Amino acid sequence: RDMETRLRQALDQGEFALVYQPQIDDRNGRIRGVEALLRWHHPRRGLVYPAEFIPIAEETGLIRTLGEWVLRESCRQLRTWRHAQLPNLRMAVNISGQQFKQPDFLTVVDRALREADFDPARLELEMELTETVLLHNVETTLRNLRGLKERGISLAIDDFGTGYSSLSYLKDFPIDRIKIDRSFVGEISHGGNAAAIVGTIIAMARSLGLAVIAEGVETAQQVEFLRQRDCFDMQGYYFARPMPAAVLERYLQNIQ
Ligand code: G
Ligand code: G
Ligand code: MN
Ligand code: NA
Repeated sequence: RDMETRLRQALDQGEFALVYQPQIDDRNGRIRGVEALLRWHHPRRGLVYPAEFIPIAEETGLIRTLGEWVLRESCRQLRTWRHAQLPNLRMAVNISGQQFKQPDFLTVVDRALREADFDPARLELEMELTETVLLHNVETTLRNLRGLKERGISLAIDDFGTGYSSLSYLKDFPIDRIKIDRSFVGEISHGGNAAAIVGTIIAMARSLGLAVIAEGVETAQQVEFLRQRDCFDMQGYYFARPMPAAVLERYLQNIQ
C-alpha cells in the first residue's frame, strides 16, 4: 500500500525516466534500434532498477498507468529522433503481461500512437511469456495481439527459452521476433549446453521466418559464435549499455 502510494507519487513528480540500449546490426555495426528500459530516480535512494518496483506495480495494478507512461514517453522520444533526422530507429518497449490482458490495451496504444508520426512498424512491443500472460484472459491477450498486428506494430518474445515460453505460443501468437535470453548467451563459451541451445533457437527462428536477436552479448567470443550462425542482431554491454536519450544522441552522431 505504502509503496503503491509512493510509486504513484513518483510518477506524478516525474521521477521515472527511460534509458535506451542500442540493438546492433553486426553486419555493418549500425544501430538498428533501441530498447527502452525504465529507471526510477528516487530523491533519497538514487537510481532504482525495475526489478525492485515493477513487481509491486504489477501486484497493485499501477503497472497500467506506469506502462502507459512508458509507451507514450518512448513514442514521443522516437518521434523526436525522427524529426532530428536520426536514422530510422526501431523502438522496443517492454510491456507487462498485465497490460496485454487489459481489455482497453489497444485504446492505450492508440493514444500513444496518435501523437507519433512514425511508421508503427518502428514500434516493437516486447512480451515476456509469464504465468500472467498465459493462464488468464488468453482470449483478450490474443485479441490485443491481433490488434497490434492490424496497426502494423511488431511483437517480440523477450527472454526466450526461459520460464513459460512454450513452443505452442510461436504457433498461436502473431510474433515477429525472438529475443534469446541472456542467460544462454552468457554461457555460450562455457562448454555446457548453452551453445547448442542458442544455435537451436537461431535455427528454429529462421525456419519459422522470425527475426532473432541475442541479448546480453558481452564478449567477442559470443559475437563470433552468433556471427557464424548468421545471427547478426545483437544487444549487450559488449556494444553499449543503456543510456539516457541525450547521451544516445551523441553516441549515434559519433558512430553513424
Ligand atoms: O536493465 P534492467 O534492469 O532495466 O531491466 C530489467 C527488466 O525489467 C527488463 O528485462 C524488463 O523485463 C523489465 N523492464 C524494464 N523496463 C520496463 C518497462 O518499461 N516496463 C516493464 N513492464 N518492464 C520493464
Ligand atoms: O527486458 P530484459 O529482461 O531483457 O532487460 C534487459 C536487461 O538486461 C536490462 O536489465 C539491461 O540493463 C540488462 N542488460 C543489457 N545488456 C546486458 C549485458 O550485456 N549483460 C548483462 N548482464 N545484462 C545486460
Ligand atoms: Mn526486454
Ligand atoms: Na523482460
